[in-house]
Amino acid sequence: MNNKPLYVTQPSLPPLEDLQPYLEMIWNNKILTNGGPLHQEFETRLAEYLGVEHVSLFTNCTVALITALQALRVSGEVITTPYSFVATAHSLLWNGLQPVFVDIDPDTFNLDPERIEAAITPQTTAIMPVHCYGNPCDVDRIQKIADVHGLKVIYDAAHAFGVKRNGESILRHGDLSVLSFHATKVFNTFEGGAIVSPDAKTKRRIDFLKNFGFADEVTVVAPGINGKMDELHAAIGLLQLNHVDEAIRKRRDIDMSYRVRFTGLPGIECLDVPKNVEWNYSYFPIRVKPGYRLSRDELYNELKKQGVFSRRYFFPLISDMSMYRGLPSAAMANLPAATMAANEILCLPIFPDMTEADIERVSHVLMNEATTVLE
Ligand code: T4K
Repeated sequence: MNNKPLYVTQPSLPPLEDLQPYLEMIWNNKILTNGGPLHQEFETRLAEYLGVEHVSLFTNCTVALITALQALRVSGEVITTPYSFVATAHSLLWNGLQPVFVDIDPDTFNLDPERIEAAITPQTTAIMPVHCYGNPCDVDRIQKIADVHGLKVIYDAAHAFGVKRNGESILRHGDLSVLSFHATKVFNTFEGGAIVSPDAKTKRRIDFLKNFGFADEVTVVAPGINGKMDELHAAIGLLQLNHVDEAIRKRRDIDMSYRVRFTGLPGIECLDVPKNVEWNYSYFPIRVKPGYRLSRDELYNELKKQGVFSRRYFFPLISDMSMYRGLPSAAMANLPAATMAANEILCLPIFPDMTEADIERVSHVLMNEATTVLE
């Protein structure tokens, strides 16, 4: 029995020797940060890869989300999802904004467009949806609602690197989209993130904001932050771009392998692969239903006992955390689908270097626990 820990993810890394020329370049020209040549090259190549016009690199997605809200001068209340990583809502609090939680669609795990309008008040100025697990939000309906009510839309696209719908980047929707390049993501620069803007003017404002608000050497146009990606992280990003397609292909194979194994397994449901979508297979969430012998948490603990570290993304709901639970929209009765997802979903390990034996090891625990009930 292999007892080596098997984590929910393991970062992909480019070959170490490929980094050497970039290190020499940085060491020779001594430009370490503040929009150096590698930063510029990475922005250009990333925009090409993603099929978008304007990219602004950041130190991480959280600072990028905070800056995106600043760039659009969002105020008052923002409609968002409780079923996300806590950074989504934290970016609102860091801007003095009030999150208004709206329930999710139980099939896509994304904000339910049906429920958005009822949550709009005179104070609402924006919607911040999340493309959860890289599954595209209903961008058309969300945009329609935003247009009718004059709201901004900022997509938390932390999970949506490379995702396309009908052949077009999902990042082209809304007023801004914000990516994460954290170590645990499909595409990583160790830490990192980016904002995708629709036009050069917005990108310019964002670029000022991530550099303390400097518009030129002596002019500060806003209370900006330091959100700049440095040259070393940009170099990693450039190298990762050479391998990301292969990484996504490997993830797709693992995804398929799991699905084949779990077909017909009572009480275990895999998520539907979204239609007309080039997906990135960033996560492998399963629903653990009452028909399974163990509860979701019992399965989580059983896997852990056997060295498999799955994750309950996203439990607890953001709306259940102490700094949010007092909000009227955080009431459990307002969020039945999100509550159910938080109690049923388990994300199994998925990463490009995962072997057949690793997949078998995870599946074995699930199958074994399922068959015990039949004996
Ligand atoms: N919006 C959404 C929707 C997000 O999901 C996130 C982040 C953000 C915004 C904010 O993005 P950033 O500001 O981080 O760019 C992780 C990540 O820290 C977080 O980035 C991510 N979402 C969230 C879903 O997951 P944890 O607490 O699960 O990380 P951790 O350290 O427990 O890592 C999980 C497993 O991965 C470990 O058990 C082992 C493995 N691992 C991890 C790291 C960091 C490695 O093998 N190597 C590593 O370097 O939060």
